[in-house]
Amino acid sequence: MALTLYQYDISPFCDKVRRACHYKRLAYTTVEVLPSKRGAFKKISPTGKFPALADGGRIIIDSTNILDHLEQIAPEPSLTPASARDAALATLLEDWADESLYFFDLTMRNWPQNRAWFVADLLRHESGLTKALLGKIIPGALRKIAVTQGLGRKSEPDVVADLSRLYGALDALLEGSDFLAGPRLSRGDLGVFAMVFVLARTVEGKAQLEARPRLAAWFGRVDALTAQAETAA
Ligand SMILES: N[C@@H](CCC(=O)N[C@@H](CS)C(=O)NCC(=O)O)C(=O)O
Repeated sequence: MALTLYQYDISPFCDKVRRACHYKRLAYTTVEVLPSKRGAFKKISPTGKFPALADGGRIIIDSTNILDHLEQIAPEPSLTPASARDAALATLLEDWADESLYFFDLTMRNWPQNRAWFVADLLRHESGLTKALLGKIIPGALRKIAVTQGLGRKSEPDVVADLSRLYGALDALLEGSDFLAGPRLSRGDLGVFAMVFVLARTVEGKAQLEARPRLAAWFGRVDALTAQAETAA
């Protein structure tokens, strides 16, 4: 079994998949997709989105479908809680992180005080002229997506207040529990972690996490269980 992950290194969805592989001790190789060359990968991901995972002749797109696949090929340790109620919560949390929390990252990382590192990181693998061109285009393109989605129409303080409410809810889920859905690490934790991780690279997301010691402790716990250096060969 040879797993190849087609990825953007900085994408939280790709991070979710990498961490699931580390947790399950699955070896994989990565192919970095350059933003300027993503057309060349149309056959791998017809939606144009990454991660995509190749397993032998099979290609799976979308991080949630990829986690389903990893659960099948490496059932232990499981990322699906044993109780049906906890499993349902894990499913909902993973989807909420992918489809809602992600847009806090997309919106906030494009704020002027956060933009420099993000654009530099995204274009790290690009060469000179392309890097300069894309560096000019990307902030506007991201802004368009954030405005269409809705968060991009709110003021910065209102977005931070929304994030604060949500982090408060996550913190409350950790009352009496080390993990968000059930007694062990689940894909709900992984999905949420991947977004909290990239949000912590914004000034405001970092402050919101640090203001909640219980949430910050959960963050460290999930990181320790899923980081490459700790778990993979
Ligand atoms: N639902 C997808 C979302 C993947 C996604 O949006 N990936 C972004 C990178 S963070 C992407 O490929 N964007 C390129 C595009 O939208 O064209 C998943 O869970 O894998």
